Amino acid sequence: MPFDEIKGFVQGIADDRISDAQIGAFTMAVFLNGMSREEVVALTTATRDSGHVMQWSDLNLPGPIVDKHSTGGVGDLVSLVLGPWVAACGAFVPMISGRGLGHTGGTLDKLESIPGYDPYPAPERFRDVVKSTGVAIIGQTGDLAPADKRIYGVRDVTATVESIPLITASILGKKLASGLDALVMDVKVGSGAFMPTPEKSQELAKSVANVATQAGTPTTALLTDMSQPLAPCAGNAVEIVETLALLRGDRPNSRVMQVTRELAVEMLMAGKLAGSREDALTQLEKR
Ligand code: IUR
Repeated sequence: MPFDEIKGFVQGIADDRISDAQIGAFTMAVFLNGMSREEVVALTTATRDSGHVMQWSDLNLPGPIVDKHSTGGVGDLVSLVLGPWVAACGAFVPMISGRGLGHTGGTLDKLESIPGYDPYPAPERFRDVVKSTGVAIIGQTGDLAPADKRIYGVRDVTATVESIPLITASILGKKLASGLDALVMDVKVGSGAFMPTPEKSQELAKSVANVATQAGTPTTALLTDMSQPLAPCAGNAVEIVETLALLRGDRPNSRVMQVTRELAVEMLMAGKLAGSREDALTQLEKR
């Protein structure tokens, strides 16, 4: 499919000119036949550009804009520790988080167990908090990659969710709309993972890293174990309590901290705040 046709089609989805039936025909065609790498890049950038794409350059932030995305897992509170940790090392982390998918809880579900937490602040407040503290975690607003919302809704009812090209463009269309300099992807492997086999997890990791990088956002991916819950507890409020203990430095050798540390290393290197793994580890241990 020519790239400008993909772009026009996705814009038509965002503008409501394309019907659900047409979206369904498209997603089934991709589900059955796959897409070339270049086509996935075109679908990703068109999805990203179907709504508002955040810009940070006017703030002249003294560090890179970086983020992490995970395919989700049980007891996966990584974002809550990782964001503040890499921000303390000089990165800026504008995290747009989701709710749980299937059996996993999402970062937003966990944060909402804090009374008074506002998942949908005004855009200016979000920018101010990122600028002043280095990290803010909020929910997805309607103007961020609106084409994906419609495409995902149709995939859900046409049994076309499990397609690596469609998953790649969906995840990245949303993530890249937050104007990142670099991204790290955590793809879970194991019995509690969203992807059904290690081979499929690896295929998704490679697809996301390559497509995002080709779309202009250098991205690396880690495969991490999800054959048992990551934190020693699972549940929204209890994971917030556990997060506070981890941020205080308790349990530095726990599984959840090992995964968080490895992702932090990747983020500092991808954001050019560290020149090597050793350099990154030294910076992280000082915080
Ligand atoms: N998360 C997304 O953002 N998109 C997808 O298609 C899946 C998970 I599956």
